[in-house]
Amino acid sequence: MKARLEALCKKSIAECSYEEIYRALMTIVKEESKAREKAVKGRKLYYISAEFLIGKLLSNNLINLGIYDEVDGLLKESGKSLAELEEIEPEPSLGNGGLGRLAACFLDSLATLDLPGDGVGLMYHCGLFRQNFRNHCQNETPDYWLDGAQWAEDTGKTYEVSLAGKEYEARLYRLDVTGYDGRTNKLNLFDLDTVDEGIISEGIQFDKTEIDKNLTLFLYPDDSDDEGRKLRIYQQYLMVSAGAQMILEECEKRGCKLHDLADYAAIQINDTHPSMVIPELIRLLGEKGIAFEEAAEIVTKTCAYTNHTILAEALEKWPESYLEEVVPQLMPVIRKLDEAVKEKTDREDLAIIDKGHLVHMANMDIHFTHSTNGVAALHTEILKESELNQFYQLYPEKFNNKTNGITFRRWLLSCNHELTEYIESLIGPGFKKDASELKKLAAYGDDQKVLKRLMEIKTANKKKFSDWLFKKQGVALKPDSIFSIQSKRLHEYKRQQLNLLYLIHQYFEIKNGHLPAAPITAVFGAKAAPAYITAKNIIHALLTLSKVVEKDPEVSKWIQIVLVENYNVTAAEKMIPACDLSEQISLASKEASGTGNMKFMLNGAVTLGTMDGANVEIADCVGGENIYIFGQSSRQVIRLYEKGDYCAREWYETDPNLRRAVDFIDGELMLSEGDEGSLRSLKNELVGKDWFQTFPDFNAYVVRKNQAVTDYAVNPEKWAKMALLNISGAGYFSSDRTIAEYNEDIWHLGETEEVSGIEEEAVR
Ligand code: NBX
Repeated sequence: MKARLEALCKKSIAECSYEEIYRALMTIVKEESKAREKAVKGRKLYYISAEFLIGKLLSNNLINLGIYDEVDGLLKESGKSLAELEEIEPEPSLGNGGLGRLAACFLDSLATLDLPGDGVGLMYHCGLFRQNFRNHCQNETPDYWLDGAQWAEDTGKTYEVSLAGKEYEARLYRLDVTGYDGRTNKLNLFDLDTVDEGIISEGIQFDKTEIDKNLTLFLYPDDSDDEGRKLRIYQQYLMVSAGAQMILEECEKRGCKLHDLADYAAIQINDTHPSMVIPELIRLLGEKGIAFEEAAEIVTKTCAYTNHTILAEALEKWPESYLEEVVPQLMPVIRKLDEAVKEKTDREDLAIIDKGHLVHMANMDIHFTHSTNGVAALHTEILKESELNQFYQLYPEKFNNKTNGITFRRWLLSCNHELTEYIESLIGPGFKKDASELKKLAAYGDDQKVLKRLMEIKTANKKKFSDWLFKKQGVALKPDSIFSIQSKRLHEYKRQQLNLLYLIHQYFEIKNGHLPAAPITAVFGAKAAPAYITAKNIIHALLTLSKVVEKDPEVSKWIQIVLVENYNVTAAEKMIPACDLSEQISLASKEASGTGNMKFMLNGAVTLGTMDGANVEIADCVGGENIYIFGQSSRQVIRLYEKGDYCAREWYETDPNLRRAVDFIDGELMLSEGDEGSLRSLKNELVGKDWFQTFPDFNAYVVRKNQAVTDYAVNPEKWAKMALLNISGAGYFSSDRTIAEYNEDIWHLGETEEVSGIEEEAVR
């Protein structure tokens, strides 16, 4: 390795800059990954997704290729550090939240389990925006992550895509996805050569109509106006049309007669963003001479759909007229699909095109794929019982659950070396390939030496995170305080505002001499969609409160509030190992699954959460005594919505503690630091609506959280045991388990009998 590195750099490692070492290692990783490419046998998966939140690639690839320790040692010998090297790699900005990170975990698990499965998506030049805080507000700038050396390579291949009657060339870029001791698959990303970053001005503004220049600039461009909404359709169609052409081409190259497409390809539709792949494939099969009915059947057998939300407003519905304008070639197909449905049933809620001429993408997915899955047990039950009950009655056999998972390579082995090593010293290395072996840790639940060491590692990680944050934002934390962390997209249903109310409540308690059992460090990581005003108001309130607290010496002894700027995978990798208390406080029934919750438990944090999403299964795995559950059940929440008589103002008027906290939001102190309009509007939103029912859960949250803080302070042995049992109970949440289930129930990768006589050959 040393010789190889030095040959590439043409000098000794000690003499190289980090940039040179980075480039050389990138070359080595690419060569090693290439050696692990395999011919595709049988059915291959295409996971189509608008997002792949893959995180930095170097260290993870070194781990998966089994050369991390060697490289680490070599660098150390030459007075360099891999940790510093990691700093120069930009993080690919190809995703936004859980859905995108899930796609990245799935690619890792597919390759690790030696299953043929590629990702298909878009190459966004500036990805999601970069976030910084100014005047206690979120500010957005473009994230030029594509500057510098690239993992993705230009394949030289292009596909013609017709948008609004004009032809565009989608260029295919590919990057390697190498599994842990596994094969190399690919992530296929499409882009247009004509896209021009020069049209961006004033933060992240650009002309939304200049399609050839703007198409792949940003992930989720602002869709608060018609032009923005149309732009999303343009993006989605570029992805699915180029993707569908690539899939058909690969299959045909492998000898597939298109009648047998489903024996060669399985296509997973990640939420509704790629749903147009259904009519697009039918259209393309039609061009190749396959009649509509058969094409629809083939596509139904090939495709499967994953639902990630029950928020009605997040299920995409496009006006027929927009589709007619952007993708006129698809409308005849969509109309035929709609007619086929209407022949079967006249129920309006099953129609693809409704009476108001909206095209319901999820409805098309469910009718014309063979599988619809939710992402946690509770979520799937809610889909079956209420949100999608009409579909469940029609197609009970299509519905199934696949509880989400996370890759332990990135979320333990790579982000928490010390803990990984310690676990290995206790139970051997088997857990790295078989996560269920973590169960063996439970045997150490009463071993005081082990518990003590576990807490030492936690403290070390808190220090490391604190150092990192100090360098980045100039904020110093107290590692002996309890670190409570809520990191996820900013959304009202996730209820960062409930956490805000708790912190204000604590402010008053401290002022009145009721001190918490331990000092509390409340850390947040969250980006708000640029056009989502209430979400931005919540960020503003948190930043303002942070300042108010900081300025008060009495309170700041006990509470510190920190928002990590530009929360992304890299930040998560620092934050998660440092967490004591994992905040998973969404309104029950609203968080489809959550995956952060799994990452925190795996790193020895204890969950404070509602019975929502995968929290329910986490509680099952660790037992009720090792998790802090609070709040209304999903049944209660759903009933309250159905009754329609939830009145936030009543709660506000009858609960003095709650009222005190809410009034503080636009009280004198907050106004002395923050913006009146924003704070007032947040308060009005809460008192006047509180659509996600924070008030009914407020007291239970305060009580449960204080219990957790007290246990942490007063009973550290109990706390350490809880942490240990959370790690040992995390095995179920490995994405290897999730992917094995998808494969068993939906994809059956590599299992097809050979249909034609043509020899299997590697596509590439
Ligand atoms: O998908 C998330 C859910 O909220 C999580 O509960 C779940 O764990 C995760 C993976 O299954 N959904 C998500 O991240 N959605 C989006 O980011 C999204 C983006 C754009 C859009 C709708 C949803 N139009």
